[in-house]
Amino acid sequence: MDVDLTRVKPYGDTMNDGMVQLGFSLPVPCGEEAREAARRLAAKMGLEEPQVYHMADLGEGFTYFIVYGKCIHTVDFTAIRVPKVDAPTMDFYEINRFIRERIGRKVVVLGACTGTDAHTVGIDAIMNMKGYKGEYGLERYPEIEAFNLGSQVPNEELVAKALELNADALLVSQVVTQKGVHITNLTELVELVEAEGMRDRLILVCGGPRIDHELALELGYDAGFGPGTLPPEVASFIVQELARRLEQGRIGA
Ligand code: B12
Repeated sequence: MDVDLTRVKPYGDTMNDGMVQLGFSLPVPCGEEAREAARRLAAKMGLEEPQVYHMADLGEGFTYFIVYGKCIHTVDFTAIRVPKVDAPTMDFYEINRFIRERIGRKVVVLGACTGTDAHTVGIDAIMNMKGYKGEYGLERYPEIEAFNLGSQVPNEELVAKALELNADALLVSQVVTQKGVHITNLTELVELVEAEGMRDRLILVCGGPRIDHELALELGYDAGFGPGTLPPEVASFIVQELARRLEQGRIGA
């Protein structure tokens, strides 16, 4: 099939027909005026021939719509570059072997859900002994000493613990993003680490459902992981980054 990747547009029935489906609610009572309002709004969004396929009364003056229409815009797929964590993922056995051969001592990893955030399921998925989606968490790795400090850990406490345990990596989970609290909190941690003079010897990794690698780099982290992350992806990054820093002499063995 001939696809022009410099001008990609949605596909429904036939190539380049632009068909999209949109779902939204409006604070108006369900009826023909509501249907027309949804149609006009979709047209303003740039959809040609918008059609309201489904409309449901949500009660108390709210209506839900599913609208079909033809998108007229295209994107140049060939021009898109998304920063990604640059470390091939190894499996449990390869990671432990890598640590023995390239690092020659146990790797100390500290994790926490910081600030006011109490959503521990994400950091537990990465660290817990029992693992996540069939992959062991870092606590299970014989060559990793993993400490999960749990929820609502103040940044100061995490940094103090990192000093005490001589940690190699900090894993920070941020799930709540209301009013940009994750940005404030993640930034504060980097500042504290820098103030302690630990930035070069500490690998900083953050994660959460609204975090990606690009945001992590912007905030001064070494890597960021989003939804669906598996423990070996994180462990692979940490050990390869640590080996690189050791080899460059940026940190002592
Ligand atoms: C369970 C849950 C709770 C539980 C948490 C229990 C616990 N021990 O964790 C309870 C009931 C306590 C709770 C409370 C609240 N919650 Co809540 N909660 C959820 C819920 C339903 C699921 C989150 C979850 O467990 N996901 C499963 C894990 C596995 O996914 P994950 O976190 O994305 O983790 C993966 C990746 O992101 C990544 N990852 C995550 N962290 C890290 C860290 C590192 C280092 C790395 C490498 C990777 C990584 O790897 C993980 C595995 O792949 C979500 C809605 C949803 N469906 O997502 C709302 C949700 C997160 N909660 C929300 C809110 C608002 C709250 C409250 C403020 C509600 C209130 N008004 O009280 C409170 C806040 C409490 C607090 N102080 O933090 C909002 C957040 C909105 C926002 N954008 O800020 C959500 C999205 C619900 C919503 N739609 O409004 N919540």
